[in-house]
Amino acid sequence: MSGNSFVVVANRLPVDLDSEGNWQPSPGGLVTALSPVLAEQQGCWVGWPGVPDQCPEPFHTDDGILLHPVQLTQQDYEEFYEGFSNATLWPLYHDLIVPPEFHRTWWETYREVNLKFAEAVSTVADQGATVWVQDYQLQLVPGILRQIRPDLTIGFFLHIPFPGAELFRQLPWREEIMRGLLGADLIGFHSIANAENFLALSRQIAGTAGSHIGQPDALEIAGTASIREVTATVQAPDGRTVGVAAFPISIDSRTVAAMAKQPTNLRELLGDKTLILGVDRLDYTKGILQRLMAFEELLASDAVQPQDVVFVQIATPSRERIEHYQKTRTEVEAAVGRINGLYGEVGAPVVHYIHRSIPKDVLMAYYAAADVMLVTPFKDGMNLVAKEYVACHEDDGALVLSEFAGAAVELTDAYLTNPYDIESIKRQLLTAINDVSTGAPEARSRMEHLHVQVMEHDVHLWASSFLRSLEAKR
Ligand code: ADQ
Repeated sequence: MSGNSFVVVANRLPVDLDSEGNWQPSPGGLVTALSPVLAEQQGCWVGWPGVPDQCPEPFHTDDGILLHPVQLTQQDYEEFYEGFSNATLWPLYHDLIVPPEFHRTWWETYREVNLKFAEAVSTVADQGATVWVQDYQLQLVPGILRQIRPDLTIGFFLHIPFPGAELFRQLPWREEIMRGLLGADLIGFHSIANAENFLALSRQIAGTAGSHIGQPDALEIAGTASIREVTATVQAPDGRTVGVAAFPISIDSRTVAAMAKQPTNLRELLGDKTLILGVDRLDYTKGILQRLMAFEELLASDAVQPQDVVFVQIATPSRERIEHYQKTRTEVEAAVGRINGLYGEVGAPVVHYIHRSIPKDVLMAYYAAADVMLVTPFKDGMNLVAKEYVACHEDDGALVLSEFAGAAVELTDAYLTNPYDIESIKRQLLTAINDVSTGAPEARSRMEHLHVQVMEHDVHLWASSFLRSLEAKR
């Protein structure tokens, strides 16, 4: 196959095969961000179709994106996807919210699957093409591609946090991962803090005796990282210079804002109450239980009255066979039941809980209707939900946002909270409820600032900044 001068490779395709063989949108922030970029570039997307042991023929989407499926076996699914990606790397990179598991068999499969993805890219990419590798599941792909296709220009973007050096160094395969990443021409992170973690780690590894990376070509750092600029470089083992920079990801702000203007009857359905909303993949990093507990304590202390508020929590199913995800779901569902049992009335629950994927236009209607958005992750690379909510509100509503979400770096006018401190969530939630229900000018001014920030810094800016910096490395 040829005609592919721009190729994105990600673990998942933007659509998943369901059990009846139909394509459905696949969940998560990476797909939300990259779909408009690929459509704009008419590029090729290499990825897994979401079910093991199936490999449909490549095809074009209605948006003109060429989808090139990669087949994963059941063993790949269990050891590469559920195992090394989501039970080793995910918790390690999210600061050990749960303990990561280290298994040599999972690592072997991670290597094999990265090779599989790299080979698929190699078959579709034109001579001299630009390849953009996405996320923690594919950290070895840049290094493999560098060896088998030295003609390519290779970018890598990490969608989750990059941990501090002390945490990363726990990983038994830390050198291989570093070498894999350094196969890229440009490595992008969401924040300066993440880029600095990577640079600090590079410095440490470069100085380690016996390190393949450090000898004989020591890694060298020049400059400092700053938003949307390649100002730091690392010297890879083969002597190439690799750019390291921060590119805060965003959303298709205009499209989201336009969708939010569609008429909806949600307010009539939910009654004349302050509507509090949470929207997340059901993941232990997102702090869903903690926000429910904060809400429960506000009800228990009479700080808010059950007849005045309603909380809608949309929790998309995610990684459902992994133990810590099952535990989180059980705890969240127990809390929803307990709160409704204590404070709900027949026909008037205080918490509505939706555990399924919903169409984008319905999701936007929820954002538009919500008075207070609660986004309380313990750790999050960026968090697009916070930006989607802000795009839907020009000057009304309030965003309560964890200071440990990457989005907090830009969205400083949110009601910032520490999710580890339940009193902090309660305080900020109550302030936000009071501000929006009394029409406080401060709430209005906060939202105006947030809205401008998100409208002016959209996903197209993110992609074009990254790709411009990557092209400069040619
Ligand atoms: P995620 O952890 O998936 O993304 P997030 O950035 O919030 O988190 O993106 C979630 C996306 O899924 C949003 O676009 C949201 O609209 C959508 N979504 C959630 N629930 C849904 C539902 N029930 N139905 C339909 N759509 C739903 C990872 C990182 C983040 C980073 C992104 C992008 O963990 O930190 O922001 O990648 O880089």
